Amino acid sequence: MILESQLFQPFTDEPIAVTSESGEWIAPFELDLGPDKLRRMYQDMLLGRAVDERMSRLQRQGKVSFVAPSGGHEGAQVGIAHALRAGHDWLFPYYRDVTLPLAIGVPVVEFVAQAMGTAADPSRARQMPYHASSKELNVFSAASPIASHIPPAAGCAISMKLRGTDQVTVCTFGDGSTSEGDWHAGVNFAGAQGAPIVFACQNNRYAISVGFEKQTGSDSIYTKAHAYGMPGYFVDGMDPLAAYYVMREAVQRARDGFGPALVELLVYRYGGHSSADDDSRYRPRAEVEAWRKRDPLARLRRFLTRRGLWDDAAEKEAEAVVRAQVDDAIAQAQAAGDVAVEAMFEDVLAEVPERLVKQRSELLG
Ligand SMILES: Cc1ncc(C[n+]2csc(CCOP(=O)(O)OP(=O)(O)O)c2C)c(N)n1
Repeated sequence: MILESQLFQPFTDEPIAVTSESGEWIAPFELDLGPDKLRRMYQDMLLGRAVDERMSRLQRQGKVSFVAPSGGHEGAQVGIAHALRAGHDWLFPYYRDVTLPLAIGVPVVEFVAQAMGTAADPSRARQMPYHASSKELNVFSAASPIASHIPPAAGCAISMKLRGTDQVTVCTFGDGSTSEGDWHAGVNFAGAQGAPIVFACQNNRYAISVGFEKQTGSDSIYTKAHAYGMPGYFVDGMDPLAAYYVMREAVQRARDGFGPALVELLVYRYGGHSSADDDSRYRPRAEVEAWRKRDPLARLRRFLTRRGLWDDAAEKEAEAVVRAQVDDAIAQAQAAGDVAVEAMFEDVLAEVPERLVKQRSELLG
């Protein structure tokens, strides 16, 4: 099946890039994004990085109990975010998604309050930090057991197909998740049903300390798409515009009824796996530094600068805006105070059983 709008071949040996490291446009088609959209993507990445860095600092200060550093994933995530219709399509994210939920419109205060576990957290501190969600924006709550969200995401997409809506489901995860049984069950079912879903793997080549070579006998993730009857795209995830264009195409073909796709975005996480990890025990510093040189923010900034859409003054201004946004969100999240302890008895059961009613009154004295 060939789509009229098809720009990319699936199953390429080399990762797809549309800009060079120095920010030149290298795709064999015309850029069709306006200045506002291009600048927005860059600003979204600045915000994602700033939020992530501040949450790591708050973790060190004991104000956040856990973080899953996201630095290095921003290009892939901003591409995914801009490819879907925010608030219309469904998103099943994973814990390393920071730029992604923010870029589709999850308010900064909600993300920050979720990480801090204050009363401004819509999930009322019931989730691990870095598990953002938004009912209003169709963002499911991220799941800690890796790949456990793949079958529900496939089910969501099948449901949209049966209902005849044009909503697409996008589901993100890391390379390690693809070794789980749930991953294969969910991707297989989506393939068999022709479900409108895009599986987006942010492959940072590590699952905590387990390197990619120990994770799978394949030399890639995207090739697994063959077995499930869907196209597999291999993308340079440090190239934000490549992530965007490939995701846009995969989302469009799902929306047009051509079924699922698997997109592998090659990225790198600059930080440890989480705030409970010392990555210097398993990753050479030279490797981390080499990837930092391929930074997705710097790449998009060079692209914008070449086109006369960005300069030092714009950078300074954007940084100030982002800093104020994050400061404000943290202040608001803190001001909301702690979640009331009795909240643990609310929202889960339609009819609260007698024993819980009793426990609640015992607790509240
Ligand atoms: C079912 C299950 N097994 C093990 C874990 C512990 N665990 C948490 S994150 C993780 C690594 C996941 O790696 P990957 O999917 O590549 O994503 P990344 O964290 O690298 O972004 C593991 C093994 C878990 N959360 N769930």
